[in-house]
Amino acid sequence: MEKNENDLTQEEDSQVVKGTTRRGFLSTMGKIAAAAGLLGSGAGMEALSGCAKAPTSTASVPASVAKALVAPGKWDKYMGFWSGGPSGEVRVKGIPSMKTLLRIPVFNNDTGRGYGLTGDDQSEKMLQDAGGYYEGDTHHPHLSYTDGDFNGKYLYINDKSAGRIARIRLDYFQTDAITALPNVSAVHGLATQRYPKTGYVFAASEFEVPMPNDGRDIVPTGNNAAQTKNYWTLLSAVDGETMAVKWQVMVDGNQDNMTTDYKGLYVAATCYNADKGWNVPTMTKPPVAWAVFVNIPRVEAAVKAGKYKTIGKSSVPVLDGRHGSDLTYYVPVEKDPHGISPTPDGKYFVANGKLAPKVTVIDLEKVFKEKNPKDAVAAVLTVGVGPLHTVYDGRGNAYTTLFVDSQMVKWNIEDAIKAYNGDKKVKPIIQKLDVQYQPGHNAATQSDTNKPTGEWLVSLNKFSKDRFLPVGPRFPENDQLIDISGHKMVLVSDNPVYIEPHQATIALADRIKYVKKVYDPKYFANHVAGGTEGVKRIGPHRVIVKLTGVAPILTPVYFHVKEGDIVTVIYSNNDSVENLAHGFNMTMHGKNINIDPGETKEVTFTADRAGVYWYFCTIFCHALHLEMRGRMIVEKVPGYRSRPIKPNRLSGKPSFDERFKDFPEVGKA
Ligand code: CUK
Ligand code: CUA
Repeated sequence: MEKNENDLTQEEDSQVVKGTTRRGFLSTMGKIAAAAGLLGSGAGMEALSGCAKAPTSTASVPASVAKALVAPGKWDKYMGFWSGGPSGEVRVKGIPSMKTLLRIPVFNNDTGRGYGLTGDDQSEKMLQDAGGYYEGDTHHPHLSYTDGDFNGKYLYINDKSAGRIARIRLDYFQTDAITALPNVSAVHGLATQRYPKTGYVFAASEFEVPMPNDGRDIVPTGNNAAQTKNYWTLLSAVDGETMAVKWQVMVDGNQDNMTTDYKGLYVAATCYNADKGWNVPTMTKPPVAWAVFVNIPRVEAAVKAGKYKTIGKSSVPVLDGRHGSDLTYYVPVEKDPHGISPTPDGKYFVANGKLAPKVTVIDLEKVFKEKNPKDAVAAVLTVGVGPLHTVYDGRGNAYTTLFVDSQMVKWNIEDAIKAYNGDKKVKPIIQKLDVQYQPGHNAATQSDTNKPTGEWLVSLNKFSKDRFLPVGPRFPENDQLIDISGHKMVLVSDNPVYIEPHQATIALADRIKYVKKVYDPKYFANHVAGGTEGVKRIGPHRVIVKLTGVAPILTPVYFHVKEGDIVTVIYSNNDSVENLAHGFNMTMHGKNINIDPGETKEVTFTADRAGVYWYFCTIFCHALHLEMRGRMIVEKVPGYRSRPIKPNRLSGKPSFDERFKDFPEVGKA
């Protein structure tokens, strides 16, 4: 009988950890990639075989595990902000418990929070104004800074899909602004200015497109470089307070991830497509790409001096930062660098080679100074196969994810520089720890600041494979918590997570210091005071309903409208008790919102079918929560073509998913 991949004996299971069975499978994937020329030269293969011998630390670790326990009623020391990949949202977690505290809708539609297309008018309008898309791909969450440390005001997040960036305010933990960037495709990298403050929010567009992308420069496709010759990407700078785009810099190649320094001088983006290729072979051909540094003071001076153009209908200044410009500096990095991040001492940027098994340490004292940008490289260190992202503990050590090797590698920065300069005695690599599996980003406590605490590290793994109960073909992904307070990394916990734990940033909880518990009603111009509720017709087909909720009383408990009326409900939650939210769901009209204490929200829908429709509270607010409901009475209008009732509801027949038509019954396969 053939052996099922999931049926491991205990002995085999321990071999997985040692890297001989399941890990071998993942390494094979890496070898296939290497054979396809994706991992560079023999160095990649060397590191691949090295992986099987890597030490493991998943043995008994009760002390660290106990340290990570957060007892009932106790709070976590750290707050982490996770992007949600194609879920389009942001998540808030407690560290080290790894418990999810909140999900914040950003680019998506969220019926739980009553946000977006089926939610309140304000969030729907915000998404409409930013393009009218109700999905997004969130990659890189970054907090706002003052003097190199988190100031607790905002979190910014990109949407790769529609080229947008959003801001979440960290008093109410709500998305409050979305900016659609002009003339870009696929905003991938996002970075916030760290000094003196945020300041700028930077965004790197990844996909090269004609400028403007309005049908020009479309040459016949084929096997030649001419087709992408006039495609470009832009590095955008947005004002973190006004969320307006201030300027954009056109660069060569494409852009992947980006970061900022601790002096407010530079923003840098990695490039994985130096030749502007259009398929895998042409994108991965150049043996060396780069990190492009943008000199912020020089760009500001050039904007002031009017040395820019605009593109298409956009009025945003665009500066030329392609090779030869004094606004930019291209530091070569093997092979297709991916993540880039500043060391907490402010001295270096570390760029991760992705298709080269190496990290490159760039000396920030030397950028824009060395005539040959090659000379700004302080060290190149071979770390293992598929290095993607690096974080820090503040004690001189770096932690890099190895996607193909499925490992976290701990290395010392100054030792890497010594070894690069010929010191044969130092051993920069301290430890390699197996993670399960294929880590993308990692995040360490306060690592994104000049005050890292070096306590906890999280590996955000794309695969979980055998770590959790099977739940169908779509496995959970896996955030693994690692104790980095000692010399050796120690794996502490596995945490299944919903699509997709893309990147995280972790702050000391006391940095997030403006958190509010109730809204102040005076900030809502449309606040409905108790006693002023009612229905008002403001046009032939336009009705405003003012409504209040004070648990468990909803006022009014009925209102009349006419078929075809466009109805806006303005709902004020006049409970000022903390944690006392109400929901408002208009049955059979596709709208659901929720209203936090002190908050006012609006929701608009068309009353397009005569009848009685109850509206009800969806948040469990009171012992009489179920009784917190009322009626919208829609009067028949002769001649009005009301919304038809779907045939399934008339016939009582179920609706089936056509995909499963020819599948055997469950259990009979
Ligand atoms: S980055 Cu977005 S896909 Cu965050 Cu590692 Cu590669
Ligand atoms: Cu109000 Cu439930």
